[in-house]
Amino acid sequence: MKKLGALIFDVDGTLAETERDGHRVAFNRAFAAKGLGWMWTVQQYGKLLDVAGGKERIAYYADRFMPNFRSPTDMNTFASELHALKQDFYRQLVLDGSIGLRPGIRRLIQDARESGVKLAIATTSSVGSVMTLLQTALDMNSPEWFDLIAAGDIVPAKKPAPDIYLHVIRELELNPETCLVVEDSQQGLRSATAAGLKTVVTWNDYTRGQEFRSAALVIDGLGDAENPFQVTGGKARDLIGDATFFDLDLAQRLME
Ligand code: XBP
Ligand code: MG
Repeated sequence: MKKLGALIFDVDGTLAETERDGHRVAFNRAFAAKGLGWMWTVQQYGKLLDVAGGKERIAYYADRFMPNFRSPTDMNTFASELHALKQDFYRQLVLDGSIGLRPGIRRLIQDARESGVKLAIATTSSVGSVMTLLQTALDMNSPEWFDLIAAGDIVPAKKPAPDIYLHVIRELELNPETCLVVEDSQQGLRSATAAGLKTVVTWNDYTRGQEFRSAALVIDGLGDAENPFQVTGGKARDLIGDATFFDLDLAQRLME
């Protein structure tokens, strides 16, 4: 059995439920500030999440759903400027305390630190958003707890391409067989799987029911002693034993 060497976390939907009440609201505020008359509903945003990355999502939406929209500049510049505005609104929402960590995240990260398990982030989101979330919801010093924060445009191809996970493995010189990824979505799972990494999926309202066949374990959240997780799938679910929540012992067992 390989010893668990690193936990690699996705951010949006995994560390925190950032999408519905964070990114989505921030996009809508940016649209309003620019007088665009666009508005992404909770349901519609769920479908738009198939497009990874905020800039890419804006460009896709304009192209697909706003046929009469004429961008004042070229689409890349327009999307980048609108996205920068959206980031300001997003960071403000996080700073206001609107977004908390998902249950069990703080515990798992603390346990990993105490056990010498490396920590890394692999996200499609931009680095500024991630830093603000970590500093506000986890700990002001928490960015330093991670050996690497790989975010946003650091790689050319976003999830579901494997690039961001391959980048983490390469930069930290990790043996992929000793790493475990925590993801919330099919896109993220595809990305990690394509990079050769074992993955635990902690699904949420936006990703519930997606296809997670390549996951080692599929659960509704990390859970904790008082709030047991619900196991809904995973190739390694037989290894759970009597665990009722996800911790480092279970992570280690998944390395078999
Ligand atoms: C989720 C995403 C991101 C966010 C928006 O990424 O698709 O695009 O919705 O973030 P992950 P930005 O789950 O990999 O963290 O606006 O900063 O791109
Ligand atoms: Mg995610």
